[in-house]
Amino acid sequence: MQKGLTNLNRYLLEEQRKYPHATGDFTTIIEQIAFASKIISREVNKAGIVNILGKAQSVNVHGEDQQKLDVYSNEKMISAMEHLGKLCAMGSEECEDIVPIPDRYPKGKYVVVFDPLDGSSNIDVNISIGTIFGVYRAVTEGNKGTVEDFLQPGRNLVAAGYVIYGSSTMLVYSAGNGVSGFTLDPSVGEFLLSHENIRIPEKGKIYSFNEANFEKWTPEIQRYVRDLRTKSDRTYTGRYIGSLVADFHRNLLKGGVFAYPGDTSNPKGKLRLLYEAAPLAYIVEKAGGAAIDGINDILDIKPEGIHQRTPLIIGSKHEVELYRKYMKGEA
Ligand code: P6P
Repeated sequence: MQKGLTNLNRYLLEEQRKYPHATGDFTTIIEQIAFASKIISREVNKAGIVNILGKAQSVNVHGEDQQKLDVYSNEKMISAMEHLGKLCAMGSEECEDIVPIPDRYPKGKYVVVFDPLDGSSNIDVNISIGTIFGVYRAVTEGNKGTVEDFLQPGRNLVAAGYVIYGSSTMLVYSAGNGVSGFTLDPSVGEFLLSHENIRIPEKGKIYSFNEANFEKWTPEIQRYVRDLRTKSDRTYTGRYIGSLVADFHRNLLKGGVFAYPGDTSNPKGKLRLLYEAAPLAYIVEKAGGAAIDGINDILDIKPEGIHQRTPLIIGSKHEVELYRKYMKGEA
């Protein structure tokens, strides 16, 4: 497909035509997520000018200070989708409970999960941050979504993606047929196809761990990181931004492994299964990579709660599968 001249809407319609029974519901959802991300991008890019930096005097369900842009982004994602008539509920990392569709709007057969602005602690130091999203078909009867609709393994995702607000704003998504990236041209307000059929290198040369946690890791994790440095057939470099979407996006394009493992004080790690790990695991597998919690594929894990955390090791298949071997005592 022609790069630059293919905008997201055209791409979505041409993808939709490949599925004769497609209703277009899903296309509409992705278009609206793209719309919300343009609004968020505008605010992120002027955050330094307009006084929307700093804390919103509120905290999210995890007791983390909510930055004003967190709150703003969450509101934009919800308002962009709630009226569509395509969803029966939404789940947001910033909301304690599932977000119902107001009675005044028609309901649909999908649920969308999202982290509206991940890495928000980096907002006021101008480091790339991102929105992460996933789309599931509802599994419960009736048109009011229930928690059960969200407690699905990532294997059930029908689409997932992220938007990175960095040197440019890019939307990367997959609906199962490869992974494609669209770069926002702010002069026309369009996401233009820039990265068709993204494939992650089978082996990488980047590892992304927060090594300040080294002493809290289990001996197996410590040995894995040490061996990457000293016993590999290649020279690795460490790259860790502390913004999941930015670390993930770089490794997706260049190859490498990102890990936020559990540790002795927090076996489940920090990242959320539903809003962060599962959507990115869907993307990385569609791009030829892998994502595990150390032992299990992330996409095979059925959440027990909508804010469940999980260790996340994600990226090039070689480095992720090697990690799994270390955890199983096979390497
Ligand atoms: P740490 C940002 O706060 C975030 O949720 C992810 O975007 C990022 O990967 C991780 O936390 C960084 O955590 O403990 O290394 O600062």
